[in-house]
Amino acid sequence: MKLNTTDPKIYELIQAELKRRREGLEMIPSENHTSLAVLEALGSVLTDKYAEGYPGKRYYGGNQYIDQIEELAIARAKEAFGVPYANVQPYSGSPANIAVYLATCNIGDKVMGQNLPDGGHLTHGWKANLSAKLYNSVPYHVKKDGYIDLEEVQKLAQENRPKLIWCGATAYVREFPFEEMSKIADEVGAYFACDIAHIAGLVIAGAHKSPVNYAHIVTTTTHKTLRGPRGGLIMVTKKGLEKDPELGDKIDKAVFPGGLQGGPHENQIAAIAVALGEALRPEFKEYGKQIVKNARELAGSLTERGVKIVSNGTDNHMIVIDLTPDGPGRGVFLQDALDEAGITVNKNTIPQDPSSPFYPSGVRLGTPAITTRGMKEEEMRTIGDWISQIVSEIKKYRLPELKEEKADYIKNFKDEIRQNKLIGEIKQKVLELCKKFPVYEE
Ligand code: DSN
Repeated sequence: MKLNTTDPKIYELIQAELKRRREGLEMIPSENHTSLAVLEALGSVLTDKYAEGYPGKRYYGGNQYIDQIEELAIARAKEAFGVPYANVQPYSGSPANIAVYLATCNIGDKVMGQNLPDGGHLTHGWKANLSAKLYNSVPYHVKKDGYIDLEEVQKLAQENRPKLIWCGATAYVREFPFEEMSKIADEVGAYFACDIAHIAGLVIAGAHKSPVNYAHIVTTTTHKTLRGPRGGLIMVTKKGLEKDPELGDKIDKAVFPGGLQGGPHENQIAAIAVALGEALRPEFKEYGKQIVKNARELAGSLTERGVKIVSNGTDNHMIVIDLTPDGPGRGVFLQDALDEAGITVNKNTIPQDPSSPFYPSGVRLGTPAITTRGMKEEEMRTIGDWISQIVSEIKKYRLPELKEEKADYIKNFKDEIRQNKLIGEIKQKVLELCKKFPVYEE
């Protein structure tokens, strides 16, 4: 029986989401459109199988095909990134990162990562996360120009002698200084872990420097620029195995049974193998390079039209718009106005944000998914024009200072933009553009 007859409600909602993705511009930089082949593997019978353990060392019978699938995923991850060891079981990026702590640190050890409001990730030591509750987190920051403050990283590392230093972020538009940070980590004897979740596809494509010669450990999600299903990978480099020959085994044990996971999601692992297979093809290199060309073009188009962006440009797939010229905490207005026009982005903090993570002053957007659709520089200029028109259109809206006034003000704002003529016209143009670049087609 098919889903549309057994559960028409869920079927309809999936169709509605498919239509939304087809008819709008997906510009959240951590999202992408997977291939139908990835979706087929993800929706396969493999979801039914228990396979706790690792290939050849399982706690359940019947894993003869599952073992081959997981071995293929491991082999492709090693080939794609040029590493001697890979674990493909993490459910996603956060459990992958937590497994790295378990493998390298004791509870209470000092760890360093990029501060969350400065673009860092929750699991790199943000106060609300396990990584700061179980470990002693010393965050580093970015400078006003948006680049990581390497002088501060060195000073904090020497003062604190952390066990683990992270390099990686969720909102960082510049090339990561892997080499410089690895020297600092080596000086203090720390493990150096690079979380390349956002840029993994760019690394494979040669569109961003690889961390593999500098890091001991590399983690990533598989669903961003890598264009796979949601999932995570942990890799150990040659340098990592030289520091600790047991590091691969320690990671395996930290993922299972030591960490957050039971049975691996083998349907997800098969889909990761399919995505890695796609990423190993020559056309993926072109794709990764085009993502960066598109982001640079879009950044140029926005700044030419007077939109302020963090660090005045980008080296990767991402742009962060700084809306503070018209007041703090305004990210929500641009996110909602663009949503209304069929352009999906997310509100985000900017470096030294004068507001809060819930009402941040910026918007984060990126080009991985629209590049998957085949869009190039010409479309970026058009999209840049639409976004800048909407930035101007909402200039008058200011976030109230009083907490109790904020929700009503935003509700009223949403009602007004739903009636806005310019936003309605741009929505129509977005739809026409999307029709020229179909997605999820046979
Ligand atoms: N939520 C992810 C992102 O959007 O970047 C990071 O975990």
